[in-house]
Amino acid sequence: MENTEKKKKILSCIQPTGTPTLGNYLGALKNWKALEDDFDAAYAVADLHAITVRQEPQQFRKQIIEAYALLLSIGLSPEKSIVFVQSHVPTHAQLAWILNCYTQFGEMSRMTQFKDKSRSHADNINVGLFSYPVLMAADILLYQADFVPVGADQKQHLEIARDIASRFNGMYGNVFTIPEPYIPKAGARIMSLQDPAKKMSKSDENTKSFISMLDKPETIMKKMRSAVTDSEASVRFDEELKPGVSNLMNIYSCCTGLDHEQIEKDFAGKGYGDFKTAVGEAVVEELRPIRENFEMYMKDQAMLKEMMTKGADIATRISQRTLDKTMKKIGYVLK
Ligand code: ATP
Ligand code: LTN
Repeated sequence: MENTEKKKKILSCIQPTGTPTLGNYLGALKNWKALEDDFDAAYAVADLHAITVRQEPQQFRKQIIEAYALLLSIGLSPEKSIVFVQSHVPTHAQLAWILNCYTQFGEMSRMTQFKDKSRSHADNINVGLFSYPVLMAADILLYQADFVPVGADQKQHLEIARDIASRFNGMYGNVFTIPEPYIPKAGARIMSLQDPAKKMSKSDENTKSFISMLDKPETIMKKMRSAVTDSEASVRFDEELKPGVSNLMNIYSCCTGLDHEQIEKDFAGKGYGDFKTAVGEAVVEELRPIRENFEMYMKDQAMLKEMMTKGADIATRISQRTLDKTMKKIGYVLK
């Protein structure tokens, strides 16, 4: 029997600010693939967000194409989901402007990502960096997303999107679906391999702190071996006292499906050397098919361009409906 029940909608994006890391994969991308069958999904490369920090033009162009190819490489299917590049769909910037005028300066000032990034990019604290969450709200609300699969670091931005949507609905009637975060239980916050107090980030200057999704097996094993642990030499989960080992346990658990208890049992009496080798090998196997797919997609740039265009056309058609509805409510004269 045909399933006539309407599927719920999800939307998520990733910035093309460097090769995505194992943190991006376990916290977000892996989930995107898993949700594709049960939801109407839209996934985008958030290249408008990316220029809130300076990008070198040639490198930026390459990163946008690579990020798109990587989305296909994790197995997202353009037949099932809409996969597109944000800047190809003009409604995002248009709705973002409108929502800027429905967002208070005070509420934006509390955003921790803004505070962190203005510290790390002190020479370029631009207005885009400040209103970044408003553009993110526009991304989400345009597609009437019910859920937004992201890592834990994006929770605050999701709350702002919900606040903006509720406020707008309160003034004009039901225009936007109120989105909910969809944060995985395991993998929501993968930490830096060199400083487990910080999240693993692709823009970290210390390349030993992250595993890139396209790192070669030798590189992954090397980075794993140099991961910071502690002097106790026992594989035990304790995020406060043993943040380095606990982070490796989380990674291992996401890649193998084993829970912490089982991992502790399997490595009882063994040293960190054995454990790091096992984690490294599990990561290598998890990422191997993705890297192979990526190499294949990157060989056919014409096909990538064609897929981008198709994705953008569908995204434009869907999001235009929400933009029109929003503008009509405000009193704009539609052409
Ligand atoms: P940057 O490091 O350039 O600030 P980022 O990696 O934090 O970028 P995005 O590329 O926009 O940011 O993140 C894409 C997705 O990956 C988001 O859903 C985010 O929550 C998730 N994510 C990012 N870092 C981690 C992490 N260390 N652990 C789990 N999920 C993460
Ligand atoms: N800010 C997000 C990236 C992003 C996003 C979105 C995520 C931009 N627009 C819409 C979910 C929904 C981040 O992960 N750093």
